[in-house]
Amino acid sequence: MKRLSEIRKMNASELGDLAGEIREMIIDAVSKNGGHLASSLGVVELTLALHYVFNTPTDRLIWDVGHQSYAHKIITGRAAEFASLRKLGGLSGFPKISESPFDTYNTGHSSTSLSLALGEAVGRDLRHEKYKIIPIIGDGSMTAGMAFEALNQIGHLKKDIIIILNDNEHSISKNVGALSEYLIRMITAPLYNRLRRRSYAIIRKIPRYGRRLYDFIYKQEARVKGFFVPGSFFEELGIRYFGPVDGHNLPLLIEVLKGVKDIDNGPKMVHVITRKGKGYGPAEKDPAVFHGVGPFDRKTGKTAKRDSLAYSEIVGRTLAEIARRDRRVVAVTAAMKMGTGLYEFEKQAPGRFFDVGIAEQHAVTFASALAAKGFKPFVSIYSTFLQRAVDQIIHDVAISAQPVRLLIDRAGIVGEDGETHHGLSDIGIIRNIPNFIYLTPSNGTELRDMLYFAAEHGTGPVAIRFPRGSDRSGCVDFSAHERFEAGRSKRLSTGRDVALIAAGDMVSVALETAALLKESGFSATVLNLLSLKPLDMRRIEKAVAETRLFVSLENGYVSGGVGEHILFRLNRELRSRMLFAAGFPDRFVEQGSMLELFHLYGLDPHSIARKILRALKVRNIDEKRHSVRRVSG
Ligand SMILES: Cc1ncc(C[n+]2csc(CCOP(=O)(O)OP(=O)(O)O)c2C)c(N)n1
Repeated sequence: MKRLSEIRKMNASELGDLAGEIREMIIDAVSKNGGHLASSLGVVELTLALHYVFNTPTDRLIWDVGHQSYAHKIITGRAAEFASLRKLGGLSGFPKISESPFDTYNTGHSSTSLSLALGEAVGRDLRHEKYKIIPIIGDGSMTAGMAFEALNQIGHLKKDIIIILNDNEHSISKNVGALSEYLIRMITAPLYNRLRRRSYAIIRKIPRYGRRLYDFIYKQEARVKGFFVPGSFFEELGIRYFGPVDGHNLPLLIEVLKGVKDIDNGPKMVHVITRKGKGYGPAEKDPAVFHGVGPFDRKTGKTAKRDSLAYSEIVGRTLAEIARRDRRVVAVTAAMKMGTGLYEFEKQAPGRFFDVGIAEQHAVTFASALAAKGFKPFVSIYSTFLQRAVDQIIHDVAISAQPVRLLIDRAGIVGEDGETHHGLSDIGIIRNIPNFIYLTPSNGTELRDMLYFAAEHGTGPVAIRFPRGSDRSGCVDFSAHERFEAGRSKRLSTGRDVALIAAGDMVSVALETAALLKESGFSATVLNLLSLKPLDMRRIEKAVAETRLFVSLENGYVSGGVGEHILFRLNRELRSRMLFAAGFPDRFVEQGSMLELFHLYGLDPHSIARKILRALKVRNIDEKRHSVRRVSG
C-alpha cells in the first residue's frame, strides 16, 4: 500500500484504482475475521477524498461510531496489519488512539462525533491553534439525541467545523424516524428554495465538475426531500449546508471538500450520498446482513450456518408467540431489530413493534409510559448500549415501578468488537436499582420461561440478561414453557468439596469445572442462580454451608458483581469459605474471540478447576497435618 504522502500526489485514475484495491483488502479481511463490511465499503472514496484534501493527522477526522473506519486504517499506515483486524492483539475494528495518531478518539458507540468535534474546536481556539476538525456522521447516528444536543451548541458557538453527513439511507436496517410532515412543509418553504438556489450557485462554480454535480443534485432532489433534515434545518441552526454530493465520485468529492475547506469561519455541513456495501454485490443487496457480519464465503456471500439457536432468536420467536395471545404486549428496539431478533415480533405484530432509532434513552422512557397505559413493553437493548439509558431506567422506570421488561442482550463479553462493546457493567448497575427483578438464564429454555414470567409480572420492572451467541444445549422446545419463580435458584449437582455458584452462561462453565474436579476425586455442588435479584440466599447459604469452599462465577465485572454481593450477605464463618469470585477484573477487556478472552482471564473450566484443585489439595495436606498433630498430641 502506498504511503499517504504518495496517495496525496495521485491523479484521479490512480485514486480510482486505489479505491478498488482497498475494497479488495476490506472484503478479504472481513470475509475471514468478520466485521462491519457494508459501512466500510460505502465510504472508501469519501475516506480517500478526506485524507487527500485535509492535512491529516494535523487536521482531525472524527469517525462517528468508527465501524466504517477500515479504509482509513488501511491508508494511514496499517495496511500490513490489516489481516489481524478484530483479532486478539490485532487491529481494532474501531478507531483507537493507542493504535495511530490518525485515530483521534476511541469510539464504538454512536453519535459522539459532533460533541467531540465541538469540544475539540473550543479547545483549539482557546489555545490559538490552527487546524481543521472534520466529524463524519451517518444518517442513522444523526437521529440520536446526543447528536442534536451537539448541533444545538454547534449552531450557538459557531466554531469552524466541517461536518460530513454520510447519508446512505440506512442505520443498520433502513433508517427510521422521518419527520415527513415537517419535511413536506420544508420543501415548499421559501427558505429551502432560497438555500437550494445558493447551494446550486456555489456548486455550479466548481471548475470542471460543477455542471455534473448540479445534475446529480437535481436528480437526487426527490430523494433528498425524503431525508428528514434537508439543508434548511441545519441552516436554521447556523450551520452552512452543502450538497448533496455523490460520495462515490472521487474527483467531485475532492473538489467540493477543497471548496468547503477554504471557508474559514463557522460550522459547515457537507451532505454526501453513499451506497452501503458499495462494490460487493451481496452487501449492496442486503446491507443489513452485511452491516456487522461473521466470516463468510466471499464468492457466494454466504455466512456459516449456526447449528444452534441464538438467544436473540429465542427472544424474537417467544415474544412473537406471547404477542399472538396477548394484545397488550409491545416491543421496542433502538435501531437493532435484526440483532435483537425482534424482526420476528415485527412480522407477528407490526402495529405493536417500535424501532425508535439509535435512541436508547428515549426507548426506555417511551416504554415506561406505555407500561403506565397498561401495555406490556419489552425493550431489547444490548448491555453496552443500555449504559446510555441508566438515568431513564432509574428515573422513569424504577422509581414509579413501571412494569417495563428490559431485555439485556449481549450481556458479558462480546468478543471481537472489544472494549467499547463488552457488556460487563449491567450487573453492577441494574442489581443496585431498587424495585427491579433481575434474571439470567443459563439456556434457551429458561429464557423462554423467564419471558413468559416477565409478560405476566405486572407490579414492577423486570430485567433479563443473556449473552451473545447461542444456547449451547441446542434444544429449545417452542411448544411448551414452565412456570418460573423469581428468587429461586436451581441446584444442578450436590457435592462435598466445593460449591460453584454460577450466573447465566457461567453455569455451563461451572458444570464443566465440576466434571474436571470429579476426575481428580473431588465433588462439587453447582447452583444455577437464575435470579440475580432477589437472590436465593437460603439455597446459597445451604450450598456454602455443606461444602468446604465456594466460588462465584459471572460473566461481568467482579467489582459490583453478584459474587461480591453474595459475600456481603453471608455470615462471617461462611464468608471465609469463598475461594475467589470468577469474573472480569477492574479494567477494560480487549478484543478477541470469546473463548480466547475467557481463557485469558482464567474463566474457562480448566483454569477455574486448576485453582480450586490447588486450594483443595493444600487444605487436604493441612487437614492431614492437623489430624496427625491431634493424634500424636
Ligand atoms: C449507542 C449505540 N447504539 C447502537 C449502536 C449499534 N450501531 C452501530 S452502527 C449503527 C448504525 C449506524 O448508522 P449510520 O450512522 O447511518 O452508519 P452506517 O452504518 O449506515 O454507515 C448502530 C445502530 C451503537 N454503535 N451505539
